[in-house]
Amino acid sequence: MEETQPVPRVGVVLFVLKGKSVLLGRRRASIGESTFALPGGHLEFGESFEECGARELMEETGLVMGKADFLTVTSKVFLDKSKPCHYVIIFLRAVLADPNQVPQNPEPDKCDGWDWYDWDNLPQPLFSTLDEMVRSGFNPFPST
Ligand code: 8DG
Ligand code: MG
Ligand code: MG
Repeated sequence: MEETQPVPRVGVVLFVLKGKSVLLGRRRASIGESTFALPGGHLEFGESFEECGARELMEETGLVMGKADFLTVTSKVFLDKSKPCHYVIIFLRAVLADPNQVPQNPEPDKCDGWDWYDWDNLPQPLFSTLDEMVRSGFNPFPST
């Protein structure tokens, strides 16, 4: 039987912002194990980016997404795995529908828990793609 060629996958990842803080969780996953990462996951068939972002946020944190805007897109190959992966990631900036909602941790096998972190004092280590964005001077906050 022919080997199936690996194909790029699409992900939607959210910068959920509150004041000067961003929502991060420490990953329990083969890619980026133990690093602080943004909520997000794989785009499902027929979903808009916003629908995917809202669904992943609910699945991973129990939070209800409010308004979301497109920020940027990246394309990255992860070779540090038994099976190489290629992800095209759509990054959205989002706020919560109700800013007083408290994040839960419904997927404890995938994440240690979620919290708000000051953008000027981010925890370490950051997930590789997020780390690269921060180092390049990327800022997810709306310019005022
Ligand atoms: P799903 O089964 O819920 O659909 O997917 P998931 O388990 O939530 O996927 P994920 O690993 O959280 O996200 C998919 C890929 O997106 C991840 O393997 C690599 C890529 N990715 C980045 N940066 C970030 C980030 O900051 N956070 C998350 N969650 N994924 C990221 O390149
Ligand atoms: Mg997910
Ligand atoms: Mg995820």
